[in-house]
Amino acid sequence: MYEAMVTARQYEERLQEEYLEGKQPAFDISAGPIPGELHLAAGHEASGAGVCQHLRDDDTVTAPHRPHHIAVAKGVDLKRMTAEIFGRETGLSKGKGGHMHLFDPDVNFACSGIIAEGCPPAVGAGLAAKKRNTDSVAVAFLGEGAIDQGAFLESLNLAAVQNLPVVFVVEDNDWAISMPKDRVTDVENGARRADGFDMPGTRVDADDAVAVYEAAREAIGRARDWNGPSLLEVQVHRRMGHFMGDPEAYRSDEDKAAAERRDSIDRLESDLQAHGVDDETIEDLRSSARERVEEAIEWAKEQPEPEPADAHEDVFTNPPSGVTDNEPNVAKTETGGDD
Ligand SMILES: Cc1ncc(C[n+]2csc(CCOP(=O)(O)OP(=O)(O)O)c2C)c(N)n1
Ligand SMILES: [Mg+2]
Repeated sequence: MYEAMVTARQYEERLQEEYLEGKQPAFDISAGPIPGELHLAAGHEASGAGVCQHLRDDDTVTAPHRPHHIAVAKGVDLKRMTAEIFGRETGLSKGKGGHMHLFDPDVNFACSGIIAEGCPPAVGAGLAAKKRNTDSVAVAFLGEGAIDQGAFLESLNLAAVQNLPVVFVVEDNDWAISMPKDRVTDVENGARRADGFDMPGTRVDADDAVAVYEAAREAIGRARDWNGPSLLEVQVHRRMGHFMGDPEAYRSDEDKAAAERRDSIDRLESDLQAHGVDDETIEDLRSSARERVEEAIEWAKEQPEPEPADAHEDVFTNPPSGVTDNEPNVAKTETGGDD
């Protein structure tokens, strides 16, 4: 877990440097090697690491717009992920998805910039596991800002009524962009949403990777044994702005300082030291993470840009037979309508 967490943190520190290149002095979001938005997950690492420790490559994970710590913990190829973030031809989606739309079929990982979007596909993966009679599971990660979305609530219901092997993991960082949780959500403890669907709901209150690991072991074990879905909420902290360039004028200094104080990596490091892991081992893990990150960034920077002529490739699936280039690509009903 420590390895995954420090890799994710160091990875994001390097992305942050690369992202700022060319965007100054006036912040130009489209300039530099990483054009567009960048949502960093520093402070969320305990949730990705604690949960994904229990997962295999054939288990599915869907993540939200703040995906890097989860992708690293799930084992997404770091080089191809970096090339994707840099918009390069050899990226996971040939540079067309960017940092919010990472897809790695080798480890069944996907993420999306649409809030709660990952929930229905995770239920679909759970349904596929049921139909295929395998023991793989699906995990949908989402932010606390998404727990009032219809897609989330409908997914909880379908997973419960069909007894599907799905675990929903809410990362509660207290903020949805500039909106504090208590202004928009009726429950302080989001795990209580589970009550309405008669499934277990657990909240891990501290930024504690070991506590997440234990709660996730229970939830994922339950799903794998065909005992149904569960909901897990994890308290995390957003150490950065909502996205790079966010001046965070809405946030108090005290709130930011609290996020710094409650760092899950420091906490796990102290736990490891208390259990006799020596400083040299910790430094070795940190330096091998740094090397892996540097290698991925250097490799990605050398990769070719996509050809402009390929912009329309791989965007839509091939049209079904009978639909020609001149016809709109719409679903046909048996009566011939196009609704
Ligand atoms: C359906 C939908 N509505 C609104 C947005 C705009 N939006 C992007 S991030 C965000 C807040 C997300 O907050 P949360 O789910 O708590 O995740 P966090 O950013 O805190 O990790 C919103 C509203 C969106 N992407 N998708
Ligand atoms: Mg949030």
